[in-house]
Amino acid sequence: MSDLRIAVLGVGMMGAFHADALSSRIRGSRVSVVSDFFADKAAEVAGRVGGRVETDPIAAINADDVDAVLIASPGQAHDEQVNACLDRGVPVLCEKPLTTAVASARAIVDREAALGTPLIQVGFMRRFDPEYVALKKLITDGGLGNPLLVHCTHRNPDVPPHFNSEFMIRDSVVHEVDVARFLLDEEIVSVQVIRGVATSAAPAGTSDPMIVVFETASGRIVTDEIYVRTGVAYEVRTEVVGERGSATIGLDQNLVVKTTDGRWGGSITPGFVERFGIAYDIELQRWVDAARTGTIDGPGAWDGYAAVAVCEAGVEAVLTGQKVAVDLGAPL
Ligand code: ISE
Repeated sequence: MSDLRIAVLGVGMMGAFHADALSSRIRGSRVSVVSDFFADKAAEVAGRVGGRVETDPIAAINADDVDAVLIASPGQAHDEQVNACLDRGVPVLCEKPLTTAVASARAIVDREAALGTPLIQVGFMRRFDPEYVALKKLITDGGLGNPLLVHCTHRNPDVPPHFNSEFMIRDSVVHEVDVARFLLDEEIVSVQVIRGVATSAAPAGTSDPMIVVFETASGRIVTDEIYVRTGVAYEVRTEVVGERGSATIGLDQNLVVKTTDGRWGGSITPGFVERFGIAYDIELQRWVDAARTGTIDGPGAWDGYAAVAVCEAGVEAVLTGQKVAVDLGAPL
């Protein structure tokens, strides 16, 4: 079977990382087309991976030399681009968010369902991280008994100034939304946000850190500390507390303990590419393998939609200080 020919839309940090992976580390794929608003970026990445540049992303989706599409463009472009993939019936891996509004995300879910084949995968890479996979298996196998609580810690060393409290929910907390749904296998029904004292590194009006509290359909509680200007390193930890025990992941599996200069210690991953590099590659390989047979293998349109809806409620919770209910509407 010949290689899957992929159009990569958007080659900022994430898109360029994926394009490199698809043209080197991933089996059975090549990047045939690259599209980006910035022509010089597109040309640079296309030159490196051996693809051609197509300025118009919709033309890229419809090109004869494209079998599947990877969307890593800014979130506002996703609605039109994902719908164009559905129009053409090609598999797509869309980085989060699926879209930037609840209604458009739901419309995509319904459209894909009417087509009858899952074509949309959403880039929640943590589901492919070996530690998250092991934690999920531990829960599913009953190793912790009934899971009662999930405690998440999500810290970034720094972020650009536009990361205000609302953006932190949409761009960072969105991962814990998906992790909670993945680990507990149920929907989130409400969100609450507690805003405390902010780090002096945060712009005026931005609450960083915040504590986000989710409640699931069966009444389980998930807490998430989101703190994106720690000045330290990339730290993502998750603890599940069950009736028969607890388990924690994210304790820096890359830890190499050094005993020098009369001290001991190790290193923490500096950013999400280092922490989740393996997860991204596993995600891409599974998606490519599935896309070559015309489908997907990972979180789908519904997962993308649920995340958009929970984050929307989260933003309302930030702005109002209230506990906000999430209503996903009719199940599929
Ligand atoms: C970023 O977009 C990601 O997806 C990272 O995983 C997350 O840690 C970061 O906070 C987001 O901004």
